Order: sequence, then structure tokens, then C-alpha cells
Amino acid sequence: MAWASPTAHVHDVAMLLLLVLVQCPASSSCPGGVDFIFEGFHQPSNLSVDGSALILSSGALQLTNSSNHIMGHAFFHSPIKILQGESESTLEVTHWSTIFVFDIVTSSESGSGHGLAFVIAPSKQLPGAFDQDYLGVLGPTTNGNSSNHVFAVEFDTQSIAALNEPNGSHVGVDINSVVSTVSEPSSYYTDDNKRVAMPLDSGRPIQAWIDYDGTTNVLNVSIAPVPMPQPQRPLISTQVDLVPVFKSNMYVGFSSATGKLASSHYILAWSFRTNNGSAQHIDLSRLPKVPRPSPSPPKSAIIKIAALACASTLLVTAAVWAMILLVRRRAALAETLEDWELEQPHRFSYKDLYRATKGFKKSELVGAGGFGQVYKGVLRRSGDEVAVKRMSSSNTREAMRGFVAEIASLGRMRHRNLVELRGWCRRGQDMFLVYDLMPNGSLDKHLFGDGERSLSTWAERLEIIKGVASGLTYLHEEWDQVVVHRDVKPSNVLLGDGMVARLADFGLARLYDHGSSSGQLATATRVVGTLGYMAPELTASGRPTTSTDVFAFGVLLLEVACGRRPIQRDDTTGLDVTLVRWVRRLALRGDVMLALDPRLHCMRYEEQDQAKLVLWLAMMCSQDKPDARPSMRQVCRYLDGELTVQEDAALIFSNTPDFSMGLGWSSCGTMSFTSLRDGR
Ligand SMILES: *[C@@H]1O[C@H](CO)[C@@H](O)[C@H](O)[C@H]1NC(C)=O
Ligand SMILES: *[C@@H]1O[C@H](CO)[C@@H](O)[C@H](O)[C@H]1NC(C)=O
Ligand SMILES: *[C@@H]1O[C@H](CO)[C@@H](O)[C@H](O)[C@H]1NC(C)=O
Ligand SMILES: *[C@@H]1O[C@H](CO)[C@@H](O)[C@H](O)[C@H]1NC(C)=O
Ligand SMILES: *[C@@H]1O[C@H](CO)[C@@H](O)[C@H](O)[C@H]1NC(C)=O
Ligand SMILES: CC(=O)N[C@H]1CO[C@H](CO)[C@@H](O)[C@@H]1O
Repeated sequence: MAWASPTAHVHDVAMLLLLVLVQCPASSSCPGGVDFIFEGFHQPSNLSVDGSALILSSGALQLTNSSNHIMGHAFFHSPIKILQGESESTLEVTHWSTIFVFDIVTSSESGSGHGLAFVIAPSKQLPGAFDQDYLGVLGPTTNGNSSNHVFAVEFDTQSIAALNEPNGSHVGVDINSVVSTVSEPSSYYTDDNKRVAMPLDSGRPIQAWIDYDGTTNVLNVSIAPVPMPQPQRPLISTQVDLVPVFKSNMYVGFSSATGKLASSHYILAWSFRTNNGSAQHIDLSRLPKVPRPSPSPPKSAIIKIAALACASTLLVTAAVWAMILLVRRRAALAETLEDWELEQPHRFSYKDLYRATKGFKKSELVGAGGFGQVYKGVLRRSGDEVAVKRMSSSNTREAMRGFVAEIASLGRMRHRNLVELRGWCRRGQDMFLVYDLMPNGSLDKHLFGDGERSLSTWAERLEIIKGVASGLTYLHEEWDQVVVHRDVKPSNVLLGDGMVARLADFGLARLYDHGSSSGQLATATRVVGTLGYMAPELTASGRPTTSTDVFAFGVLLLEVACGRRPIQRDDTTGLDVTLVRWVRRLALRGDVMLALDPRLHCMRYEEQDQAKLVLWLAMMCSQDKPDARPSMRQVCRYLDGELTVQEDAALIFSNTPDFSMGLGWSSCGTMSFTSLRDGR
């Protein structure tokens, strides 16, 4: 196989080792047992890596990056004596134990695949290994052959129907085959024996414990999100005789592969021990950082220094250019004013916004989306920090005029859960909206961002949900006109001081008079909104209504409760599955609580009840039939406990045609979501 040849070179590149306690010589096997710990991998380490595996300067071991169809292996350099006993008949597997921390990071475009495995094998090369579902452990020619002598525990983010794997990400025990002998959906047990689902590809570090007792042949496997301690009850506890599987000297390590879908797979720390109880504890405060997919990589210091050097030599040239640019900029800052523009309050001059955002500099960019870019800026006169959203539109002047009129009235709205629109500006085909800057960023960033700021308590999330509901109720029912927001989603929910949720971005909002066919727009317009949040009838008719907002709010509720994005790719079918359908399925199975975000641990009983209510409410809001959805005012009453949610799947889904049709999918056996996309 192609990956086998660069092995030696990659190994040569390996460098120094920070903290490894090894009680055995480097090149021979270890008769007295081994006991080692890597808290971060530093070079040259006692590790043999090959394929895409490499050790990052942070100390993280990267098994794969997010390229497609690659695989990487990393093994402890020397073999380990894992069988003991004098003769064939008295052979016994020594007690062994391992603890490691892994992190699977998926960028939004790549989809997550395929996972990683802890491997015990007779060689470091793993002959015949293949990417994709084989995780680089085995391959189509070797899979299932008892001459492999390969044992693995897989941490798989993709489920393959043909391999009889459970839905979604799962943990499985593999013996000479990637078809697991035992597998469980990835989850852990709390101390009160509740099972909490936990996706493996959340981008958060996960700790795993594997223990094998050679006298009882019991294998235990547990996982838990860092920094949770080892669960008392293992996720998998199974009896398996490893004597026929193991040879007397075996290599221990990791393997990982990507396929059509790809994630970066990292091992952050690893301890392993034979003969002497549990592997050493890992100090979780010292885990190395892993790179996160980021939209704008920081400039390196070298570039800055180089730029500085160049700058001095180019000073003279620059001076000439500066004069030319100054003249040009003057011209650029000039703008055409129209009488209707002058009449409105809250109008900013382009010049002010240009200055506030340092000329719409890239470094001031705080967000970008389908509808434009958002820059942060400081207003010169007041010194206030603002967010400036810039949108380009090739609309006619008439449309622009209507838009401005709406903005003007929206500018008068005041509500604790709405971001205050301070004003706008127009220049040519560019529209600018100016909002107060929210120091805590968007809900989206907190839910799916880099981890440091994740909303870990349920109370915080419930407060945010209630805030958004209250803001939407105001827009729909409490203001002089009916305002349909049209783009309710976490990236449009900003978090102000004290993490108060404030709905932002009325850039797409439309106003209607109260009573005008319950907020229906008279004429259909171009369909706007964000895929995944659009109610089915919206894509068909293009008519935004208050109940299409309620649908999107339902999706937002699910995102907040489940910590998942609204659309995910199903690898078996290659099609998109919506979060709405996924949760409905769990609900029909009676497992709705498995949908909850695993990062929400240690929830109290009343909090679990609240979370359940939110999940059911979300399903009510995201029903296919618009009439069946509650109004935002009703939503608030449900959240405040004034109304009781019917936790009855049959009732809710009777308004959802493809579910009521005989609940067809539930009888179609294991796995794979049928890939009907909502809203298509
Ligand atoms: C990912 O790893 C592969 C194999 O080592 C390498 O060829 C590729 O350049 C890497 N891609 C990135 C983006 O680093
Ligand atoms: C198993 O592997 C061995 C050695 O590679 C080979 O000789 C044998 O034919 C294989 N068995 C099957 C059933 O593929
Ligand atoms: C496996 O888990 C069971 C149940 O918690 C426990 O009784 C047993 O001691 C564990 N065995 C090992 C080898 O850790
Ligand atoms: C077993 O581990 C303990 C610490 O967990 C250590 O003190 C002891 O020396 C070890 N024994 C052997 C034989 O390695
Ligand atoms: C997978 O999901 C289907 C429904 O989508 C269900 O019927 C099946 O029991 C699930 N399989 C497992 C192993 O959880
Ligand atoms: C090959 C190699 O790096 N061996 C090292 C393994 O770790 C021990 C203990 O730190 C070192 O002494 C070896 O040199």
C-alpha cells in the first residue's frame, strides 16, 4: 500500500519527548510489564508514526488532517509482552489498561469521518489497511480473517448499515474485523445510572478508558467528555477471550482514517500499563491545544517583520501613492443623498462608518454570511462600539426605498431581547445597518465555537431560549405592526451583558399591518432565509409568515438543546439529514432525551424536565403544517409552565405527513435516516 513506504521517513522526523515514563528498554519487548504516559507528545518520542500521522508542535498527535482518503498510524515503538504462561494451555493475557484523550475536529464543509481506533496488533504496519470505514486498521482483503491477530476498539463517527453498526457515532470492539462484536452508540452513564448520548465529533476532547482483566476475560470501555471523571458504569463491559487473538508480543497504538468525509483526528494524551492495575491518570489541565478550523488565519510575525522592512524602503513610493489614494478616497467617500434619506432619523454618513470600521478593514470583520459582512467599529463622536452590517443589493431604487422605510420604523423598536438598531446608511448599491456591538458575540459561536465559551449549564441555555421567545413575541404580536423576522437562527442571536439574548438582524424583516391575513404577505417574494430553518411551506410558496418564524425558532430550540447543527450529512446515503427529523425519530422511539447536548452534564431533575419540555416544544414548533404550530405567545406560556406540552409523538406527528404515513421508517430496521430533506 502506498502509505507504507513513507513510514521510515515520517519516523525519522519524530523529535523530543516531554514526559514519558517507560520502564523498559527501547528496542526489546518488556517482560516485566510496561507503564508509560504521554502527556502531550513531544519529540523524539517513543512513538512510531506513519501515513498522515504527525506530531504537532503543540504536543498533539494528529492522526489525520481533514483531507479525504488518508490514514495514519501511531504505535508505541517497542512491542509489549501481553501473553504470559509457560505452555500453550496455560497462556493468559496479562491485565492491561489504557487511558487516552482524543479530539475529533470537523470543519463545517467536510462532514465528519471516519473515526479512530485504539489498536493492538502484531505489527506496526497493519498490512492491507484501508481508509474509510476500515479506519486504517484492516482492509477488504484482510477483514474478518483470524490470521490478522488484530484487536481494536473503534471510535467511529459514521455508521455503516452493511456493517450492522448502531446509528450515529458509536464505540465498538473489533476482533480481526471492523464488524464489531459489540458496539454501543457513543454515550456514558452518569452516577445515577442515566445514559447520556455524546457525539464523538463534537470537536471537544473526550477521555476514554479501556481495561482488560485476563483472568475473568472482562473488557470494559468507557468514554466521557473532558473533564468528567471516569464513569462508574462502563459503556461496554463484555467478556472476550483474547488469548487466541494475541501473539506473545504485540504493538499498541492508534489508527485513524478519512474517506469521502473527513475530520482531523487527534490524540492529546495517552497512558498504558500492564500487570499493575489501571493506567496512570492523565492531568487534564495540561492537554495540548488542537488547531480549530478558522476563517481568517492570524498573520505570522514573520510577515509583519518582512512587511516592516519593505515598508521603509518603499516609503518614498508610498508617499506618492498616498497622495493619489487620498484623492481617490475623497471621491469614494462622496455619496449621493436623496431627499427621502435626509428625512429619516438614524441615518449615518458613509464617511462616519468608513472611519469607525477603519475603512472596512479585514481585521475589523467579525462575521460574514449570505447576506453580507459584519464589521466592528467605534463611532467617532460618541466613542460607542457598534457592529456595522454591510449588504449589497442590486435591487431597484424603489425596493431600496421600501427597505429604508422599514428600517426606519424598526429603528423605533425597543425591547430587552432585541438588538437596538442604531441606524443605517446607504451608498450606491451598498446598504449598511448599524447595531450596538454585543460583547459576547453570537449564540452560534457559543454553541459551535472553539469550546472555551460553550454554554455548559442548562440554566444559561434556558434563559437564552426564553429571551429569544420573548423578543419574537414582541415582533409578532406586541409592536404596532406585525414584524416577520424571516431569518431566526443562532447566528442572529447575540449575547449582551449578562448573556442576555438579543435577536438581531432585521435586514430581512418584513412588516405587515395587524390583522392583514395573520401576517401573511400579499405577494410572494424571492425566497429568503437560511436552509435548515425554512419551513416546508416557505420553500413552496415563498410566503414568510409568523408561523415560518415559529418553525425556525423550533429549529433554534433544537440546536440549543442538542448542541447540533440543523443539517448533517448521512454518510451511508450521502444525503443531508435535518436535526428536526433526527429528534423526531428519537422521540418516536421514546428516546428523546438522547438528543440532549452531552456537554450539558450534571443536570438536576427539574432541569431535565425543562430540557424535555424544550425538546417537545421544539417539535411542536417545527411541525410541517403551519396551523399546527403554536404562536410565539403560546410558546412563551409553555416555557413559563402556564401551558402543558403534550409529550405525545403520535399527536404531534399527525400533522407531519411523512411521519404519519404509517410511521414507515421505524419499521425499516437499523440505522440510516431516510434522506427526505425538510424544506425541499
Ligand atoms: C493532510 O495530510 C496529507 C497526508 O499526510 C497531506 O498530503 C496533505 O497535504 C495534508 N493536508 C493539509 C491541508 O495539511
Ligand atoms: C487469511 O489470511 C491468510 C494469510 O494472509 C491467507 O492465507 C488466507 O487465505 C486468508 N483466509 C481467508 C479466508 O481469506
Ligand atoms: C469492569 O466493570 C465492571 C462493572 O463496573 C467492574 O465490576 C469490573 O471490575 C470492571 N473490570 C475491569 C477489568 O475494569
Ligand atoms: C504498581 O503501580 C504502583 C503505582 O500505581 C507503583 O507504586 C508500583 O511500584 C507498581 N508496581 C510494579 C511492580 O510496577
Ligand atoms: C437506528 O435507527 C432506527 C430508526 O431510525 C431504529 O429503528 C433502529 O433500532 C436504530 N438502530 C440502533 C442499533 O439503534
Ligand atoms: C527511541 C526513544 O526515543 N527512546 C526513549 C524512550 O523513552 C525513554 C525514557 O524517556 C528514553 O530513555 C529513550 O531514549
